[in-house]
Amino acid sequence: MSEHTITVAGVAVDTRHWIGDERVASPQTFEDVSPIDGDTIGHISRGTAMEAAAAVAAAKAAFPAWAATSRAQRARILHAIADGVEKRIEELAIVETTDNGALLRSHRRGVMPRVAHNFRFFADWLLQLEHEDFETRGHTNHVSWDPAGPCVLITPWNAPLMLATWKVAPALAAGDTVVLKPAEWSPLTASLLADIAAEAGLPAGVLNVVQGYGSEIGDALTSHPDVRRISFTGSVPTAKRIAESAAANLTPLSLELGGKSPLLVFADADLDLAVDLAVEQYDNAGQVCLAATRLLVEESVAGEFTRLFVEKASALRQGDPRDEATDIGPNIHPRQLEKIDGFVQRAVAAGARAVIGGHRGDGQYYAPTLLTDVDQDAEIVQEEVFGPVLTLQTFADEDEAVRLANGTRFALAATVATGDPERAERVTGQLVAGTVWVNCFFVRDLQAPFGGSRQSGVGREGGTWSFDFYCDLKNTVTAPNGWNNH
Ligand code: TXE
Repeated sequence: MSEHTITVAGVAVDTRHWIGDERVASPQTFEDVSPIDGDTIGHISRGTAMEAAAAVAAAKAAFPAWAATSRAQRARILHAIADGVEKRIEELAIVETTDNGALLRSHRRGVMPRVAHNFRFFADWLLQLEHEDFETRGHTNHVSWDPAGPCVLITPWNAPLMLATWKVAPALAAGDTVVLKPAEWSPLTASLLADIAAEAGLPAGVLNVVQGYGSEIGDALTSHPDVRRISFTGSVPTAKRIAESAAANLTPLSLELGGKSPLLVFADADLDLAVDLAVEQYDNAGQVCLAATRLLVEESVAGEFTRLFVEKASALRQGDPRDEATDIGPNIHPRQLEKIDGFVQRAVAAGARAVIGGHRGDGQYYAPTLLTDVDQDAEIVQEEVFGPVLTLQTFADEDEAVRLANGTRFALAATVATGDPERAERVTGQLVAGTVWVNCFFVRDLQAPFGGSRQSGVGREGGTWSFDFYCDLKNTVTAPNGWNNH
């Protein structure tokens, strides 16, 4: 085992970059700390412009051969990566939990199987991707999805491998090569993915992984002239910096950003279900971009809703995310905890009332919090907290509900709880959001378009939309008998 390998809960993880077909160490490292106990997990290679350039060069060199690889062969390799993920579900799950503090039981049973599915889905979608040829005055139009080139994929820490593979899988399927930069707060599973991909027979340079602080390695990646696509999931301010940097080459961007999504609860809803949907928003300690953190409840049922909510939320068990019985784990980092508490304390100082929570727990935990008595223009209603903090506002009628729901600069998702199908249709028709759920939450089929409007993002990924983004779409017009009789 190399001096650069660390053992995380019994699993060997290489702390270096993966560039071309070799592990590359940087002279400097950064510390990776577990949110569970604040212990140092290891020291990870801290990339700079030099490693960024080397990774893009490797991706560029590998591109022609990978782009020319048949769809069937690309699909076979993606399935082999999925097999590798499935074989290592336990290892990936415990490493991810140690690194980002999200629940082991979710990683084991939900997230990591979905990671494998991400590869299988895009492999299969690739094989049936086609546009019917059509004719124009006897000429045939043929639309093709040509591989675009090296892609830079920058991902966050709240669901590290899940969000990385939402991007890596379609990019590889499309015939593109990849430089993946995971978040510095959760760098480990991306390194394991590099191992799995190599074992699955992915050619050298097709997937590269670089580690480091976004502020140090980010610009060199996003302003690189050889990069053909940038896909980013993270915060709005970072997205704006990336957009500026990408503007140098007009590199196409896909941005999946924050949210302040509403859950609209109408008086005709199944209240038990509505409360379950609301309590579910504490999942992953509230660190979910899609989370419906604004509960909008019809006045006539607000009292009963709150009573039931408090009952159910109080039963949630907060603790060690490795424990099967735990419902809410720690937040990712002391800085994130500070940020969450800052939002809550400012809200309370401005007149909000904490029905539950409103304070830190032990260590890196934040008590699940529900704030009432908040105005629509309050910071706590307008800004993404990214912690277990929900607000509750009431509305008198449908118009007011829709106005409140649409009244932020975000538009990622919305959830509507109602027993009236006609109301559901009217209301969903008026909501501005990339995804709207009716009487359910978090159901995502990979063939659906996914993304946000307004400052929640730019573009959509998923199914054919992913291939539209990761490919250069080309229309080839052929004259009858190959002869242009224009
Ligand atoms: O995100 P950043 P942070 C929101 C959430 C959270 C806040 C801050 O509200 O509280 O963002 O989180 C890389 N060039 N979301 O600071 O900075 C960085 O290294 C290129 C919502 O962690 O956006 C990491 O890999 N890359 C979100 C990634 O960007 C740069 C999930 C995300 O980090 C860079 C995460 C640069 N100049 C946070 N600077 C969601 N939509 O799910 C940083 N990075």
